[in-house]
Amino acid sequence: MHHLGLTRSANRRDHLLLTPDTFIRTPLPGLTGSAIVHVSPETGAGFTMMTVELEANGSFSASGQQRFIYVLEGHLQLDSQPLKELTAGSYAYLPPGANRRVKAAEPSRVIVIDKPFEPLDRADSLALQEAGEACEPWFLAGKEQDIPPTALNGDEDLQVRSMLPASMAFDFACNTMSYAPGASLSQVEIHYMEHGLLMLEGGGIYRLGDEWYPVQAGDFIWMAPYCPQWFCAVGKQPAKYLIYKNFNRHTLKQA
Ligand code: UGY
Ligand code: MN
Repeated sequence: MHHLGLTRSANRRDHLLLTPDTFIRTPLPGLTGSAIVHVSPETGAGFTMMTVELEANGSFSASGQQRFIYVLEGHLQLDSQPLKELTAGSYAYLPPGANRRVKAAEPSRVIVIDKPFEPLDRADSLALQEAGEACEPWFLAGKEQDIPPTALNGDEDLQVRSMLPASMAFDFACNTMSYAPGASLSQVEIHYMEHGLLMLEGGGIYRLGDEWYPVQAGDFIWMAPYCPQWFCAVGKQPAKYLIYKNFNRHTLKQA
């Protein structure tokens, strides 16, 4: 019973807070397992973010869109040459059209982010080519734990690990942010990018719009463009989240 219908989950015009008690599991084509679709274009978001849950030998196929995956727990194998073994903290980026299947070697949970790719326009592509830089994103895989962290705005208590390269070829970013107990964002952020966020460890207070929410590991948050946002890690434990944002593109898309 849901304690007479009470939940910390909230659905507002410019944000969603979804706590595990309100998660709904669904089947999807190409998936042998189940998915919790945290956010999708139905809310106005420009991407889909879900947690996929697989039993041993469960699998999921490509979506046709570019895809980012991050393993929360378990052991998966990514169909590539050679086979990539993915365990907790492993991630992979699959460019648009990459037709790769992911299979579970043991019961696993994995974050899957799909986003329609926004190609650079001709002039920007040419400029990058002339500078010897890539103008199309490429396949990559790694371990979040191996990425050297950067102190956000010089704050050693707030460390960011960027899993995608700092290249204009990529039209989104996916980072982890680790807060020491008591650390906070140094400002209330209001920006054109939207966010999908999964709390990985610890907890704290998230300001979203004009409300302040207690949040903890397992919670999902969507922030629409320009949603006022601020976080502070509360308690004696560090807090950590995984955060998606659209990035590197002009908001007036050019054909
Ligand atoms: O990258 C970001 O915009 C990030 N600092 N936002 C957030 O943590 N809410
Ligand atoms: Mn932000």
